[in-house]
Amino acid sequence: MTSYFSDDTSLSRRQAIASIGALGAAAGLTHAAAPHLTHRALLSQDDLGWNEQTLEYELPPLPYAPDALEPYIDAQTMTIHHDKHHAGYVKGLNRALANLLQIRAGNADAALIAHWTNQLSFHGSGHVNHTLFWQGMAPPNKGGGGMPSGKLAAQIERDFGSFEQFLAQFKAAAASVEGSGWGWLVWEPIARQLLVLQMENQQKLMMTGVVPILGIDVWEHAYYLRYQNRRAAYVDAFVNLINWPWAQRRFESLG
Ligand code: MN3
Repeated sequence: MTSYFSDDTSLSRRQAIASIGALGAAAGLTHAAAPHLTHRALLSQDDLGWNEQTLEYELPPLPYAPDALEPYIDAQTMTIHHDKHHAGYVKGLNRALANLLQIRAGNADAALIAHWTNQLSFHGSGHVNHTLFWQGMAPPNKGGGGMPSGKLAAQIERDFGSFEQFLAQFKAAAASVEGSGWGWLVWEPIARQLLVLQMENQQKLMMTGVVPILGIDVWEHAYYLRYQNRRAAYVDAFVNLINWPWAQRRFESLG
């Protein structure tokens, strides 16, 4: 198995889960077999806080202290963003899953399938997006900022002309999202090229099948306390926090 962008501890755990899953599948236990099917190119179950006992997601902790990204992103913004906003997406995702389960069990109004499906997409994407966002940043003195190297740097040069041209396109795309949303560097696996995409809300405008490599949250809750309406200044500041070594590992794991 590949590493799924996690540390060795969770890899071992996942390998153990995969073994259990294989046994479960042999025994016809379809639900027990499912956990090892985590998207290899996205995030692990541990990254996303999936609890196999409760069948719910749990909010993962920030991978650093709330003030670790100062002065570019302030501690209060980080605390509210993680503890309130990200927590809200996890809660909304679990609620959508639970309600759809109740509908399938015949205990709730099937006319609400559209509503809960919409909620599942919005909150589920919100949970994944924020998990990627935290991991995609690092304190400036601990890996944040600078430039990519290795295969990712080479691919960026091939697909955007240069790192500077990529950065200009990424920043412009992020700064110009209509309303709330995200800017993403993604891998499009058919033509095998990197693309920059905008995302509205937590899921709209994304292209089916691409793998997110690196994203910036441009909802106002991500920057308004320090930057007010100056989204472009926040996007400029984010560049000093990009965890390129992490993005490189993600990219190289795609094979
Ligand atoms: Mn957010």
